[in-house]
Amino acid sequence: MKKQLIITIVAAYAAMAGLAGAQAAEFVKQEPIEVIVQLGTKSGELEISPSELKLKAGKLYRLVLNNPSNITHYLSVPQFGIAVQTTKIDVQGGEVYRMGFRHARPRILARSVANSAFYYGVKEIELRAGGMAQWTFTPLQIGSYEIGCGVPAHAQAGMVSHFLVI
Ligand SMILES: [Cu+2]
Repeated sequence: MKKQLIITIVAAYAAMAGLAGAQAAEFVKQEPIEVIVQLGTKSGELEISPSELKLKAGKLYRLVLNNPSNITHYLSVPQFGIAVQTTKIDVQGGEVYRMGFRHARPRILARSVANSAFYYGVKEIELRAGGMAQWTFTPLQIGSYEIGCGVPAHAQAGMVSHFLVI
């Protein structure tokens, strides 16, 4: 009887693993929807454009981030970063930070380029002057997420955006 239960549990796990594999394949099959997000402007305005972005849960997106200003900005996404499944991040001129478990300070996830892997808990993407990044992810959790520049004074000056996952 006990043995049968174990076999049943193993079968259930196998079925779940198969399902997860099928879902992953679905993500790969989708063509990412590209959205351009700009941090700062050439003339130095402290803003994130667009100031509101609607995203559909379950769709694959690629945010094309750029910073045309001459100072460093950060796309800070502590809540949003754990509400999505990240499949790829490429950064040119910056670094990616993730939430450090049991650490208040973020840890560096990767220098320059991080790709072809699963990342959980992206916290911040640094974009130095003229920097660019591509962040590919699937929103999983419906909600409204405030996105801001990681420089507190910049966020207070209006460098914020809202991402709505519907
Ligand atoms: Cu900034």
